[in-house]
Amino acid sequence: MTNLESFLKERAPADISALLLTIAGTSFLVRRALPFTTKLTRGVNPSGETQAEIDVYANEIFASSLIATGVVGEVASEEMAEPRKGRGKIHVAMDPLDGSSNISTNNPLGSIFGFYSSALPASGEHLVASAYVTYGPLLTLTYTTGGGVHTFVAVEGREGNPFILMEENATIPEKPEVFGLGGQRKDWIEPVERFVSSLESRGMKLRYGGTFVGDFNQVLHYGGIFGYPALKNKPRGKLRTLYEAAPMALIAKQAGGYASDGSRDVLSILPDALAATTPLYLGSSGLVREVEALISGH
Ligand code: FDP
Repeated sequence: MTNLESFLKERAPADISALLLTIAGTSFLVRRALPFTTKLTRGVNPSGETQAEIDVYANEIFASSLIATGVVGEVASEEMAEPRKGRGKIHVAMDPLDGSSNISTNNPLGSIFGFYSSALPASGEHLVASAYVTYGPLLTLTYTTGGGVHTFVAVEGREGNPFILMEENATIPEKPEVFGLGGQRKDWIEPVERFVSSLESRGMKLRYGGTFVGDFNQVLHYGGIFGYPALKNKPRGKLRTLYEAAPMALIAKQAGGYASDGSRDVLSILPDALAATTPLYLGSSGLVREVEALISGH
């Protein structure tokens, strides 16, 4: 069985390896804390969302463990107004706990990390690696450093290096099977509504769980499209470019897919603020290009 440490040794730079191993180790602690930290706090994050105890805990433990590696220049987080500074060169943007509305219902949760080579906010063209964790039936770490997408699964009780290789070089299947779009149908911009009607008539299955990480993970394995679209009253969508959209766009691209905001590659967007949002359509290249053409009219 190949473990994460030995796999990274041959394939990833030392600084990124240190960060991925730290995230893997810390995700265990987040997973263990989950049953005891399900309540809401009185605080709100910079996007105005009420924070849950586990949001605050995951933010603190990931931020401090990443800074402690010594290779991080700053950690910016969906849960903090200001980045936390370190002395290294990698700029980390994270959503420490993705899918907070799933906490109380015991549905899947995730964590998302983008590793940028320049100060934040930066466009996804400066991403050198990205990763996501799933807290579902399995605790997994999926990452790319630009050489394909690889997933490791935590084996409880295994001493030393509990994350073992589950899937190497994941690719989004050619034939798309599932789709999931956030927001309410009545609020979708018209081209998105038309696109989804067309997916339904093709027999594709609706799969929407309310966690970006979990919903993307289905698209990665079944093929299809996930989106949080431009809404009539919220043209910039809901998902944050720096913390969520761009890191996952890199993973989609490395798995043979594509991510668009409706008119351009999500990786090319330079957010005008740390918490700036973007409409997002990502998954199988053909489908994403199709919705992009409908929205941008070419
Ligand atoms: P949540 O607000 O629960 O944290 O990150 C934002 C996010 O979850 C995504 O994980 C998810 O895809 C989306 O928002 C869900 O939004 P809706 O509740 O509007 O469906």
